[in-house]
Amino acid sequence: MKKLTFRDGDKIPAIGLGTWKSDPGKVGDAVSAALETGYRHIDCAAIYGNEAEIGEALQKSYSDLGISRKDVWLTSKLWNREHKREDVIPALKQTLSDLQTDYLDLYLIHWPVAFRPDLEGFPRSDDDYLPLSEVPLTETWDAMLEAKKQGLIRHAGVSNFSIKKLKELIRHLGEDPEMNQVELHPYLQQKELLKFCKEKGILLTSYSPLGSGDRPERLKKEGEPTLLDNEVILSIAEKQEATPAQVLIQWAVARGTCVIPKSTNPGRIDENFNSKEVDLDEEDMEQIESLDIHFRYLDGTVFETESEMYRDIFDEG
Ligand code: NDP
Ligand code: 1BO
Repeated sequence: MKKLTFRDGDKIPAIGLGTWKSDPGKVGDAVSAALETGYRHIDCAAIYGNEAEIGEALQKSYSDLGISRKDVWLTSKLWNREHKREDVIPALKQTLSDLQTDYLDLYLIHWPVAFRPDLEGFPRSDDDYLPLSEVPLTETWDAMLEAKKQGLIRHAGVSNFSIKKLKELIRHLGEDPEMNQVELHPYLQQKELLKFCKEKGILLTSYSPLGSGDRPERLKKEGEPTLLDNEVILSIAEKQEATPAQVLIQWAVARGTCVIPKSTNPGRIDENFNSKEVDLDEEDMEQIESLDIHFRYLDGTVFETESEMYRDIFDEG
């Protein structure tokens, strides 16, 4: 399995298992199946509501497979309600307790969006948010670095950050983010962000690499393009004797990113992991490059309210 190297030399397996929308009752089996197949990278988040079941499955797999905590890369994410300095480490400690571990390999600020700390559920109006002027991303970032200093996390990073927002943290005193996890697939190739992150020594993880077909309906747009039945992807899959999902996953790896396809189906978990056997050639890469239409499956509008507070969170103007 290809690995990506952090600035300090630590290595993360390029393909990980995504766990958003992996339902309670299913996610534990998915994690166990993935570890049995050979995955050693699991992508989690507190807001996915399934970390306790993942923690149970990890414990069982360690003993069933004769592996230990240090053999598995665990990423999790700080939810939007816990951006205040004093809330970051308690939220992290809850994740550590749920995942039954005393450290994370990587902890990310999930979104550059802050909710009120006492909010239950999803915001409904401006009053449910805190503006970034009140809880600056630099404050949250400082607390992430404090968690790293305390040994609770090995690496600190962000998610859904634009170049502009990354620059705010890079200019800030202390350490720069080590990872940015963003939506990235042939319809949204993120070329500028990829170039910027490479120059700054920040790794990228590609989320929703298969088009996130199981997103809740309220996050979907009418007539949105699908990746898994795109003609170009289908023809490359046929040529490579691979599946469309394997082509999409291997494309992300070939571009030097981590990729975290989600599945709770054992056959597809296996299929996705085995994309490592696919070797895309220059012609395949060129054909896929022509598919970029700058289309986001998660366009951030879910965080928009009547005011300007969280409009254009990707800073695209
Ligand atoms: P994906 O693009 O990974 O797509 C998941 C969907 O594809 C599911 O319906 C799954 O079904 C299906 N699928 C999986 N494998 C195959 C296959 N081989 N052939 C056909 N269909 C397949 O979507 P996600 O949005 O879940 O993204 C992946 C992960 O990225 C998330 O789970 C999460 O960990 C992370 N993420 C992070 C975000 C962030 O804000 N940082 C935002 C979004 C995602 P089935 O399970 O039935 O196989
Ligand atoms: C709002 C969606 C979060 C998925 O990581």
